[in-house]
Amino acid sequence: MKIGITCYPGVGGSGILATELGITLAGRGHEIHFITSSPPIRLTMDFYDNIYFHEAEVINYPVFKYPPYSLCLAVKMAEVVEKFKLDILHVHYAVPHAASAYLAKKMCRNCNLKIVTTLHGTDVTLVGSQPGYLPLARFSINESDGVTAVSKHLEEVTRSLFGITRDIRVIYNFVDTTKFKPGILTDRRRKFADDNEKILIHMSNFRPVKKILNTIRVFEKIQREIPAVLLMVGDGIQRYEAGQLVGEMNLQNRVKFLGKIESVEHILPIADLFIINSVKESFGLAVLEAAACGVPAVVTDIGGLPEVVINGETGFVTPAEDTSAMAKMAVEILKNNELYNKMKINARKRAVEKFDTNLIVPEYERYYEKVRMMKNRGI
Ligand code: GMT
Repeated sequence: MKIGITCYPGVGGSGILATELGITLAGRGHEIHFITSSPPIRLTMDFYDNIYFHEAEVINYPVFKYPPYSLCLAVKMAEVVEKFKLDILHVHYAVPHAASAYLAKKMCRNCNLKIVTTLHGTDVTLVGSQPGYLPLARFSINESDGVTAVSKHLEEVTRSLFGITRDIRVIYNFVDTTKFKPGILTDRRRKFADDNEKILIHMSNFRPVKKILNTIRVFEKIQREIPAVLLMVGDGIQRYEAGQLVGEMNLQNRVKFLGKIESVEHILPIADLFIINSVKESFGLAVLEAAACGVPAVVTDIGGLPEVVINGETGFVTPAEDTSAMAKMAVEILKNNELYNKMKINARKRAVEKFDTNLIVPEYERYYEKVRMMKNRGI
């Protein structure tokens, strides 16, 4: 198939997922066209001659207060669809990508395009549900030929927030378990911690929904009970506040901010426990990547996180905003070798058996085939 993929090209989970999907589909023989504002960060094209990148350049003009990204994107989409005769345009993150795709399809002449929209999270829960976006988000979701959501929870939230009754296919996020795998990286581990210390890790874009200050509060409680360090991977708006809290708690030697890391598969295996305190999280791709590396997690009981972490089996799910409850469960895992080893094995096993790339990507292929056979919506 000839498939166009649009996503936000930065370090966010939706962009990472879309990029890995495109690369895997190309490896399976499809022709892939990324149509994005800049090259997606995980896109390495060295080994494929069937991956193309088309930059959706945003054209500005002094009259515009805001450059119209969505419109320029729609024009580029239409151009690529027509020129390369795409079968599917798969857009990730509904706002505004699904609307741009709708416009692109309307603009195309003699094309037999189908649009698939994948909902990732805040495109529904935070952005799409705002009154200023809701009608457009609902319209473009309804007008897509196919719609997928990355968790059961996100599917349900989409239905209740938008009053949508159409079919939404849940296709879980995936991980390459040959790349993300356990490893004994003693030297790398020793760069961050002594042999008697546990390594906790958090990885995100440090946005307010991730509640990274709570992560630091949880860690502060844990390190009172057990020698430990916390690695904070990523960057974002709350980085400064987090640094301040670390200073106030006198944890400068225990909490290390590593910034954005592209190849996180090299750092995750050195961790003993992943920790995330989100108050909104449709899936939690980083939790899955950690699990694939044999790292159990303590997570909040929010969104799709309980679909990724099985409470008591691959980690613990604790009430959101309850830092004491999370710290208690983290200490329980870290102090109990038998429990820890069981969770480590289970986390990896579940990632391999339920979320591996080779299981999930064929689900997308089957879904594309189904959508291709459908009659066009409203055209
Ligand atoms: O929706 C967002 O906040 C952005 C998005 C991203 O680009 O990182 O994250 C969402 O998509 C990821 C990939 O499907 C999920 O793993 C994240 O849970 C989800 N984030 C939220 O729901 C907050």
